[in-house]
Amino acid sequence: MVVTRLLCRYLSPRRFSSAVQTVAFFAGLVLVSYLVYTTFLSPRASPAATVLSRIQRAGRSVGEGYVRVVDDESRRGPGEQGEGVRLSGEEKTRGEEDMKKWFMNLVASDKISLDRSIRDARRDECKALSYDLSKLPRASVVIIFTDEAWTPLMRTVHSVINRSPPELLEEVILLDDNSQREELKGKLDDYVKRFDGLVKVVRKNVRHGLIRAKLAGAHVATGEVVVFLDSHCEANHGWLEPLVARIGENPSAVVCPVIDYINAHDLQYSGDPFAQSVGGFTWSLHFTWEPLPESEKQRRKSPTQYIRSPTMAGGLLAANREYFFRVGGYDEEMDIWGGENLEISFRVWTCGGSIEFIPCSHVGHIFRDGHPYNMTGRGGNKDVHGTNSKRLAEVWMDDYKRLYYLHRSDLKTKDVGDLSERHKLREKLQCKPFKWFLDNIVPDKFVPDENVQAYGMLQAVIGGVKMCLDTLQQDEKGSYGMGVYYCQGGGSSAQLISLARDGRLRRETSCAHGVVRERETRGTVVMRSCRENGDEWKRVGDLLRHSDSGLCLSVRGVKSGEKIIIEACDATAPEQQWKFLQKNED
Ligand code: UD2
Ligand code: MN
Repeated sequence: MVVTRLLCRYLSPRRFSSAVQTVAFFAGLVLVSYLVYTTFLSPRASPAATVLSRIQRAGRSVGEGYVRVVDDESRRGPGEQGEGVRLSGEEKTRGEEDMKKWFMNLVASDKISLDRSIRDARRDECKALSYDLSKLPRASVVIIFTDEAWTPLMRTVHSVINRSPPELLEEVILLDDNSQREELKGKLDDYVKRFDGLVKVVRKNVRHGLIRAKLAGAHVATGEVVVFLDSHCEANHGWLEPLVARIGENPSAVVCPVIDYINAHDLQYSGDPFAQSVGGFTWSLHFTWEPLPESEKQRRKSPTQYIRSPTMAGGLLAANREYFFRVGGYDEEMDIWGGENLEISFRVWTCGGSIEFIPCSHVGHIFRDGHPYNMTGRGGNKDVHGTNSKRLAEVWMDDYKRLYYLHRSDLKTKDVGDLSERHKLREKLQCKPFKWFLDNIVPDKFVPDENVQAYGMLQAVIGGVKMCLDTLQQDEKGSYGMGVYYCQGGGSSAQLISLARDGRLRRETSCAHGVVRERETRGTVVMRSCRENGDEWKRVGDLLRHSDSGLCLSVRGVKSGEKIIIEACDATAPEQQWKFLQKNED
């Protein structure tokens, strides 16, 4: 302890000479008396260690061995100011090897200071805000990891300490989810000593998976607010204040910072001051980014105000700790990775809280193309995302779970463990139906079989052979030509299509466009994101007519596995007679 050491120095007779030191001695005496009083005599006695660390944390110094590093535009060196690191020769080769094993370039990361400077990613309106720190709740930051690489992990810790006001940072909890690497044991314990108790390492000696690991971290946390971070993040300037301020204002708001992009190849930090996305989801229960809805544009009075988001990405969030547990924490039976982010989103919204993105809070995250750890769950489960998602669909989605099973019919009969505790929680909190969530929180979400003109497999029969419109397993994120394939009796999700109320012929996110070259009477059908509107189609008897061109959907000359066409309408042509069939009809 700095203070004790100083006192010892002044108490030694050899040094007890000058007047200045005498003054210092008495000052020390007063301090010691204060500590003794607050520790042992005061009615609200707090442990001496707490008093000491409060004094230390209030200043720049965190512990004996660590001084907070303040960003400085003159800092130069690899990766400073958030720049990427360029490697050459043998280092470049080793960096590329890292990408295969770690899905991030550790040669680059190891070259960058743990205290590297990054540019302020906030917009000016955010920088101009000021906070009364004494009125804001304090936060425990929980960083979970399992066998993660050293420098990205420690850079996460350093960035949190460097860029959080000491007044607001209760503690940093490093939740080690049963890592096996030696350096994450002894070396880590030694390293964190410099933070003088501010950083705590908590170890689990059985693998918890990230969901139970987050729960375990929140259970040991003592701050009024709990913040979760992945182990490869960098907190940006002023990241913490707006998060805790919003929770202070509304304890049932579960808030997320803007997630800035750190490139896994060269560690370049790209902040986006004007980021305005919100979170969405697919019926296969994956997270998506969506543009800011019109309703939010209308509601928000200032660009610094929170954004209501239907869902969150999962890794970076803050909540009032008490509320977090009251609203059900996480589902303890979810294993390893995946699903918990949509689960907490659906749950918080339907049980009376909100998910909000805080545009003035920025945290960078290294986005990786894979996981450097074993993804196998309990009992050899190789599909943790699937089984976790089934748990959330069963508990929170009511009958809409049918849309998940369209994608995962294999999971319908799969045992995913006991759900009774989660059902009880939903009952106890009197949460609203999933339909309420759809109607009020994601009104733009397309429900393929509700409020549509028609839905099912779109079938034409040629020469006795049934052909169905089919995505042909193409990636539906980009644009792709729509094809036909032999009809799959069981109702393969690749063959399901809706004719929506608005006349668009569509899948969950992609809409059919007719593409016809000028003066031609034949064209193709291209599926593109429904965000770019999408053409109108009309049913005329059994014909499907593309309004813009006046041409009709047809399989003339098209074989199974080939792309569909549009051609001049002919009500008598068997190639143009289409029927929407429900899954089990034949
Ligand atoms: C995203 C989230 C992540 C989580 C996940 C879905 C962001 C930025 N990240 O995945 O937090 O919500 O979606 O579940 O939104 N870990 C453990 N034990 C395990 C597995 C992982 O502690 O068994 C740690 C891991 O070391 C890392 C964190 O959990 O620190 C998140 O894992 P990730 O970075 O592989 O997840 P990510 O970013 O792909
Ligand atoms: Mn991550």
